[in-house]
Amino acid sequence: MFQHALYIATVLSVVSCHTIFVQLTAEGTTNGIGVGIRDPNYDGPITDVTSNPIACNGGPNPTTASNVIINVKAGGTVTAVWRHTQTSGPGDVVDPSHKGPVMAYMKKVTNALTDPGYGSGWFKISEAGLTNVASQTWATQDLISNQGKQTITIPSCLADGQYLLRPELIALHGASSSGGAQFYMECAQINVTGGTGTKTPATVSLPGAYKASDPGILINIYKTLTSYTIPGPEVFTC
Ligand SMILES: *[C@@H]1O[C@H](CO)[C@@H](O)[C@H](O)[C@H]1NC(C)=O
Ligand SMILES: [Cu+2]
Repeated sequence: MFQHALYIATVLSVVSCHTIFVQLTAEGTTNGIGVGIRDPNYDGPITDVTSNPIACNGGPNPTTASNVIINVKAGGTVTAVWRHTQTSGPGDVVDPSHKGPVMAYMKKVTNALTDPGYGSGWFKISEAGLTNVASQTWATQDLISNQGKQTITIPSCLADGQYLLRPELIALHGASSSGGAQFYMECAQINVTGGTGTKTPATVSLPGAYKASDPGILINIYKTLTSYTIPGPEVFTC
């Protein structure tokens, strides 16, 4: 009986975690769940930073293609909406134990519907990590407070054209052992217009930009931290 209760408790704690980027708001329109986004059928993490699914998910969580490309204005903001599952409400973003950074990357592509995502061409456009050192508050906690809405500014100096937009959340609750950090990401298919095209971002590869031993990926978050090094490249700015 006791074992049975323990089993149920374990299952429940597994069920309550994980998260998915389910919706993108752009130009005042909140697109439907999974519209323009390659959403997986399962909300579990990617944990192997050297595997292709670190770019646009897939692998253990097969993704469903969308035939929609979402129009986005350079210099404008979009909102990525995170939920525990595709059907969760704003009060169920991700388990509060899932503390860590929240970021966004982009990659210029010829065809946003067919580009697999993994490989070179990625640049980071936003990041937040340990957002309040005094209270040890993480960007994921801010995201939960904001009902899962991640506001992302599309750089004004980008060239027009099709891109993949990759919001990402890293959960560090198990990150004190190698391979224990949980990476959550999905790729949205976007079409940028109104960009000046005056600056070309330096890019990195995914996989490639992260190492399992990076200080922001292999880390014990259960001791008081004085700082946190967000993984990946510097944020591209115009
Ligand atoms: C991107 O936007 C431009 C400007 O509105 C439009 O001409 C083009 O067809 C769009 N491309 C896609 C793939 O939606
Ligand atoms: Cu989880």
